[in-house]
Amino acid sequence: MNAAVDVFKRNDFPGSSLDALNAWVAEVAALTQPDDIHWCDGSDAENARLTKQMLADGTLLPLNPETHPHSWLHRSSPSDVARVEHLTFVCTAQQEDAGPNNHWMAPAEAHAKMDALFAGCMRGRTLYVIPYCMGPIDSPLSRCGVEITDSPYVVANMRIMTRMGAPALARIEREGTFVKGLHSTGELDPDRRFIMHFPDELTIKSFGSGYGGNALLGKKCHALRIASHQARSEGWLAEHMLIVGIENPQGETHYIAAAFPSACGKTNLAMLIPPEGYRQAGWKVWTVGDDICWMRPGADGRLYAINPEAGFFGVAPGTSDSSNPNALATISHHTIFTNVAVTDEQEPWWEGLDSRTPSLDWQGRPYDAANGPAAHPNSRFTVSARQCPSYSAKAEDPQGVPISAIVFGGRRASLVPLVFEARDWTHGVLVGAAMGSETTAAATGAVGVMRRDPMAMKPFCGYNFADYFAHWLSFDGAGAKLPKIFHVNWFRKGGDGKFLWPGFGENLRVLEWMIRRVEGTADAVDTPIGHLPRAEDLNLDGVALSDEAHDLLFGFERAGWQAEFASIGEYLEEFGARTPQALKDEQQRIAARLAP
Ligand code: SAT
Ligand code: MN
Repeated sequence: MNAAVDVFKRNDFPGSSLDALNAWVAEVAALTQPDDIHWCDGSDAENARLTKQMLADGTLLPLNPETHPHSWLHRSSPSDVARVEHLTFVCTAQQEDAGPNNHWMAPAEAHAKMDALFAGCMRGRTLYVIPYCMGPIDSPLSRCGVEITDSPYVVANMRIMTRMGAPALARIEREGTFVKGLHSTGELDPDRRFIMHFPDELTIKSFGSGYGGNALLGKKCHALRIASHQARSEGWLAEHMLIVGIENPQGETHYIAAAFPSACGKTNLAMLIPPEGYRQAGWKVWTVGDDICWMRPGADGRLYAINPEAGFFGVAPGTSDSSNPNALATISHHTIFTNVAVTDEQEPWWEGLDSRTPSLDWQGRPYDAANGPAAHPNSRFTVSARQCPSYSAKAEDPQGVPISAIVFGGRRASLVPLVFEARDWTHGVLVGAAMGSETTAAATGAVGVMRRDPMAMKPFCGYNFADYFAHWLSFDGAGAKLPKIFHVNWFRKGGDGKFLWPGFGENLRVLEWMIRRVEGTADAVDTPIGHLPRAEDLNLDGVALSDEAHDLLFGFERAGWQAEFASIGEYLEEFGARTPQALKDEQQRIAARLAP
């Protein structure tokens, strides 16, 4: 059919701000040559039709309708299973503005490269136009975008992960601005795969992958890389953080925003179930978001946060009735599973779920332990946040939630204690900037290698980290009532290589200490790296910790921290003259205090 006909169907708002959108869709259609164009309205009928079509062509496979109603399995191409940081670029006019933390390409060169890949790539396919809103439709903190894709799987996922369809289109028409994301799965050829960002043009071009953050452009590409750039110029923060509300027995709720690298338990922390004693005492946990947090100062000087997403794209392996019962309840229906295994009964299965043996692995082969894990380590579930039993009504509040504490954390087998508190905002920014973590399966590449991952934003900051640190520091102005900043490490290991801290629900004990620090009712010991609790400052009733665990989780190892601070100093030097002096001064102040 003639693509232009459908494009101009939307042109029923002459002179409206949809002109720019219509023009862009027409331009993309002329380049990519789709057989058909479909404007997504986000309706149930549209979703039902697309699902039927994907079940018919094998893009989706049915799961057991009794145990998992309205849930489907998708198997991605085996060479397309995670984000590809080495193929992800930030294209600013000056390379310095992208910084040493990003791969960079000149915008003209990047556009030429991408447009050559996109030329004719949608022949025989349908071009889907997906208007979406990141954040509650009526929130001043929300931002809209439009993704053009040739993947119905992407449409189905974006419908869950964002506020997609007619209401978003109406807001775009009102505002006239939106982030443009162009995506094609191409041939899923890793050699013809690039994820390009043009922050100055609010544009994303992604080719050759159908997976996760590479393809659901509202998520990492828009809500972090492009948004961090916008946030810098507009005075807010776009962060790789979960948002969780902790309600104490008096009925007061403190909201905590916490940054951890991908696949370090953000979803589990966001959906935490309090330990028995806490439950009996009346503690409750409310999930606002599990991955991304946009925050900005309110009139009272506090930081207010929204979750720009509407769903969870969570890591399946390790999710079980004991590690995250809320997640299991959430994904019991209306869920898309990607790259998990299946049992004889057509139920989705992954390592850590239960003791059954699956029948087919994530590639659809009969399960054979010799082939490795049955579910891909980065296999995922996509599900609406509204299905989560602990989903907070406040997550839909256009004003966002006030943040009492910011938490940074990584996977550190050694050195880093369970928790410490930064002395002030500047120290806290250094704690975030110096964050290190062992790599996980969420990105292609070696797993378990320690790297610096400032604020868990290494793969996601859309501009020079030095400027990003300066932006963080800038919030400490007159009238600001900033949250306290903490660092946690759930992943400390003992001499036997086993985790020393039980984690999961027990992490509430650490969050309680933080809240009491915020309220001024908990003690801590001052050390060069910050305020550390003694074991007795935490409620550890019912937790059995070995002497080794006590020493390592609550101890401060001067020699190890001296080496760590030397390494942090070298890391800051990598950003050269742009590194804020205040951050270098802070590093030096602490290094001096650490000196023997
Ligand atoms: O693939 S995603 O980037 O969406 C998930 C993650 O790595 O956090
Ligand atoms: Mn993430």
